[in-house]
Amino acid sequence: MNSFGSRLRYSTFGESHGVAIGCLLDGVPAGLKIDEAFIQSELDRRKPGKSEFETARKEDDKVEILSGTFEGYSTGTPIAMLIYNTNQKSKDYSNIKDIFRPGHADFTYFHKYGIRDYRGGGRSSARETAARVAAGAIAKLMLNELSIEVKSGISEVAGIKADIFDYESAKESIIYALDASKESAQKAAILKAKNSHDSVGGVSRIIIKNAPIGLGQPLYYKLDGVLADAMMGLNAVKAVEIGDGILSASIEGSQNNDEIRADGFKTNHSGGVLGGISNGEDIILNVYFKPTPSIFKEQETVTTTNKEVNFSLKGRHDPCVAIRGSIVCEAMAALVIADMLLLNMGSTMSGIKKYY
Ligand code: FMN
Repeated sequence: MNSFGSRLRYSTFGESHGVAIGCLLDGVPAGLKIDEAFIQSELDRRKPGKSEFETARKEDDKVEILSGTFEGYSTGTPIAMLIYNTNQKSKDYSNIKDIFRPGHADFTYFHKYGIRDYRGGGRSSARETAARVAAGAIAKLMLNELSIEVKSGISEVAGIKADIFDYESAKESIIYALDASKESAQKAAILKAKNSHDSVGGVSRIIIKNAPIGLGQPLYYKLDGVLADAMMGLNAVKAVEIGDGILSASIEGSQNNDEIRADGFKTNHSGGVLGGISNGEDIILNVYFKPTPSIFKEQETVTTTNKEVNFSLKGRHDPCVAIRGSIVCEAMAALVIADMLLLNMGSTMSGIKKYY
């Protein structure tokens, strides 16, 4: 299954070492100004090879819009976007042609489909996430028109946690660090892992500002449920928290409840969602990424014929996938919120009458 969303629905295609990747975004209302420079700038934030904290694979990730726009505006028809792969080095993968990388999707893809696209992991590679960022950029353009903002940053690397969440300083940081006072320790942890041929995990924190009350379609398309689905479906994500998340299970109701005053909620432990519906507060998520599975230390594994082997990987990999992953989380969050906005328009008879 390669599609996501309901009223705003996108599908992606392409493999890591194929000709191109891309997406088809359906449901964008006509008349949205399509700022191509903005879409490209979002892709540039995710693209690999920008620093020593990322994979050395250098991709321009230049996006081409093939359909769905006319004279700079959306036409209400499907928007197709294409990004060519230009920097594949399939030779890097020839030594793992028949070998399953521990922690990667090689093992399960092979056993499920019986075909092994060993070049960069094929469709299982996070190369596909560039297409999500292109679709998410269009969702962001929709949200901008309603003053809804989606921002992200890195709150944790290798267990080194941010104490403050400054989304403006995160924009200036090469690792999108939310807490400038923790940035150098977080960078050092990434480089230490990289230099010892290993990798580290991290946490991305997402904030959605100015979302109206009422987003989310209970019971089976709740806002928190769909956001969690969007994030968990992303490569290497192992947990998602909404608001205080895991902490909520170990505190008392009086500590967890957000008391309500005439001018709004006094606190925001809920992360802006109650009963699967946005409550007008900031929507907050923490997305937990595991360490990159492709590491260069010698490891034990088996071949496609189940022969036990020791191997050392070659190639180019992110030492901490949470960094670039954070930008993809933003895109996914924007797509979910835009979808929920469109769905919510049919929630009440009075709303429908207002439109017609
Ligand atoms: N895994 C690698 O082995 N090497 C990489 O360079 C790499 N880069 C990634 C970049 C991003 C932005 C993201 C989100 C993930 C990346 N991953 C990378 C993670 C793998 O794609 C992922 O762990 C793998 O497909 C197994 O899936 P799972 O971890 O979700 O179970």
